Amino acid sequence: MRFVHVSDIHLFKSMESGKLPSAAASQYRREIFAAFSEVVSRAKNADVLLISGDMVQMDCARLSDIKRIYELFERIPDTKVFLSCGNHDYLTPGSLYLATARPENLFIFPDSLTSVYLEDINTRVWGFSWARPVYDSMPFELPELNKNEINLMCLHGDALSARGPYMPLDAKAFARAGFDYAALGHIHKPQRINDSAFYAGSMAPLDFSEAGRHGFFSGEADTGKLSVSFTPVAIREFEDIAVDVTGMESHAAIVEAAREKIKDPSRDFVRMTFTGARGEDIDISEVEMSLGEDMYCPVFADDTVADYDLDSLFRENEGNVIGLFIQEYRQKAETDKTARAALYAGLDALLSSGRNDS
Ligand SMILES: [Mn+2]
Repeated sequence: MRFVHVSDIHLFKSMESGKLPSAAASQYRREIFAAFSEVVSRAKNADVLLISGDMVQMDCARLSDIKRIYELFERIPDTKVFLSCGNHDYLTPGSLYLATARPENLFIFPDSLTSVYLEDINTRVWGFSWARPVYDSMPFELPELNKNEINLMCLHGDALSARGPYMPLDAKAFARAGFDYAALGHIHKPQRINDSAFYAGSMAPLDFSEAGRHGFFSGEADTGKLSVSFTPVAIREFEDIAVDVTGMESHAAIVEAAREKIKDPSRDFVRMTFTGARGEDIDISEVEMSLGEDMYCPVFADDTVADYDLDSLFRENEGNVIGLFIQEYRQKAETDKTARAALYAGLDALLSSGRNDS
C-alpha cells in the first residue's frame, strides 16, 4: 500500500509572530496553503494520506478556511485521508473541523485510540486526536497488533522528551509494538525516530528556528516491509545568519562576506545579525542597504561593537578601571570569542558612561 505523510502545516497561522513584516507574512500564509494543496493533489496516487496533527492553526482559522481544505480532499476521492488532531487543532465538540459536512474520504480520529481497517489494501490505520492542549502522558496503551495486516499509526506527540506537556511518547515501545509505519507529528524538524517511525516535520518552516529543508514523507508499506522517502516542499527557507565583521575594513568586504552566506536571497526569509568589532569607518546601516537591494525579505540586527585601539586606550587609562578591565580581558580575548565580545561590550559601556559624566 502507498501512503503520504504530512504534518504540522499550521495553515492560516499569522506569520507575524515569526517576526516577518505583515505583507510578507500574509503572502507566505497563501503560499503555504498553495503548497499544501499541491501535496494533497500529489496524494491522489496514494492509498492513504496521513496528517499527524496541527494541520490548521485553529485560533487563526475561520469556517470558510476549513471548507477550502475539505474541497482539496474532495478532489482526491480515491485516497483515504486520516487526521489525528494535535495541540494546535485539538478536537472539541465545537471544533470548526466538525462544523461543516466532512468529505466522505476524510476520517478524523476521536480522542480515544481507534483503528480503521481498509480491506482492499489489508491495512489498519490507528490514530488518536488531542481533545485538549496538554497531555502529560500518552492516554492509551499501545495495541496488540494483528501482524497479518499492515498497521499504520497516525499520532501527534513528543518522542524526543521523556516528560513534558506535549504527550511524551516512548519511541522504543513504538518499535516493539510493530507498526509498519508510524506517522508522527509535533516535532517540526523532519526526522526518522526508528526504522518505522518518522516525524514529517512542519511541511513548510514557520519561523527562524526552523532552518533547513521541509516537506513530507511518502512511501510503500507491506507487512514488515517499508520503503520511505522525503520530498522537499520548496517554498522558502528561513535562514538565520550571523556575520562577524571583526577585521573587515570596508563596506564592500562585509557585503561580500554576507552575500556568500545566503543560500537564496531572492527566495528565502533571511535574518542577518552582524556581530564582532566594527572598524571606525564602518556604518552597518549602509551595509544593510546594499545587501537589502536584492533580498526578498531581509531582517537585520546590528550586534556589533566599536573597534578600539587597545594599545593606546590602555596607555591612556593605565591604573584606572578601564585600564584594569583591558588588562584583565585582553589576553583571553585573543583566543576566546566570548571574552572578546565581553571586552568590547564592556569598553563600550565604560567609555560611554565616562562620556555621559562629562
Ligand atoms: Mn506543530
